[in-house]
Amino acid sequence: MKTIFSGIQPSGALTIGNYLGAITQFVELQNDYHCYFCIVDEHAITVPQDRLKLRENIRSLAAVYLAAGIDPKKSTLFIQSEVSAHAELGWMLQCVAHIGELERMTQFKDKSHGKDGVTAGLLTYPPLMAADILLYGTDVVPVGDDQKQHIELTRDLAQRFNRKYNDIFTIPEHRIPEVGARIMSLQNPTKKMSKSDDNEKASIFLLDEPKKIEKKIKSAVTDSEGTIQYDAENRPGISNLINIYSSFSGKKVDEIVQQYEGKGYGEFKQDLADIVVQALKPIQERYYELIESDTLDEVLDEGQEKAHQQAQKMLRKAKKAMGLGRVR
Ligand code: ATP
Ligand code: LTN
Repeated sequence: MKTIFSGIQPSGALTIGNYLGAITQFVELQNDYHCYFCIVDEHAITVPQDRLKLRENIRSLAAVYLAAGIDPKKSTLFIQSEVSAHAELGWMLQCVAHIGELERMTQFKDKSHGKDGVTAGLLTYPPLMAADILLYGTDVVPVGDDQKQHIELTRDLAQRFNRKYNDIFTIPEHRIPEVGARIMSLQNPTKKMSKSDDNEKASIFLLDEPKKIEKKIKSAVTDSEGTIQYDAENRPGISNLINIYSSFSGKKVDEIVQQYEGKGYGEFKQDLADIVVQALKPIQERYYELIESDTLDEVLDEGQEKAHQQAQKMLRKAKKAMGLGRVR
């Protein structure tokens, strides 16, 4: 069986972008692959985090993974900082990466632009991500569209390491979902929906209450044309809503456009709100059961142990290849 690895940052409550772009793929893939799903808390601290809030977000993300359908019997679910091999290989890969290629990463440019006190970790984020992936001999990395560039860099780093030291790393491929790869902000549909957006109305969170979801969808930015038609370039607002509709209902974009011919935004938005609320209801119910239970710690303990065992094997090979430590 081939191996899958993916990670989500515990940097805030998850949005439907995270759910559609990442988690729904994970749930499907766990039947056919050997899967590792990680809560990448060491990536989250590349930007300022409140200590207590971070811990809460880590726990909450673990519960969301399980509530959304990650099955610990099929997949290994664990916290990055609890498996020290990630930070170790991350450092080694920082010594393989070039500053220039890190500075070219779009995510770095976006998150550092115009900011004071940008951390070195924000720049060296991709070698840590490469370490996450390469430690497990990963073949496929399911991610949203925005992470493609980081996977390409991971491939470059793995190839460079293999050439320079020893051929130990599998070269991974990315996997982008056909629908839901890029859910946009409800307030600025040219920007991706993000869990750390300052404007609360821009994102629908997985744990938002029905009334709130309805309100956010009703106030989503569209245009003055008033028709339900798909044109991502010229009509990004309504196209984004059609995408969300399609992802949650399983209906094709064309089908939706046909269904709403001659109808207006009001009716479309009300139906969309109902669909989203219904789809999130069972996830929310399971979440609130899990967050109170001991199951969460049991799953994370087991995940830590399994991931640690596997990661150590690759870390040992990488240290040997680079000549670190002693011959043993
Ligand atoms: P942040 O805003 O804190 O940078 P984020 O919301 O972009 O976070 P990540 O933790 O960086 O979320 O991403 C987790 C996964 O969700 C990744 O695979 C990413 O590609 C995917 N993802 C994030 N936002 C979207 C989106 N708007 N549409 C589709 N997929 C997304
Ligand atoms: N950079 C990713 C999170 C992430 C990740 C990973 C994704 C960290 N390590 C390994 C896939 C594989 C993000 O910001 N979404």
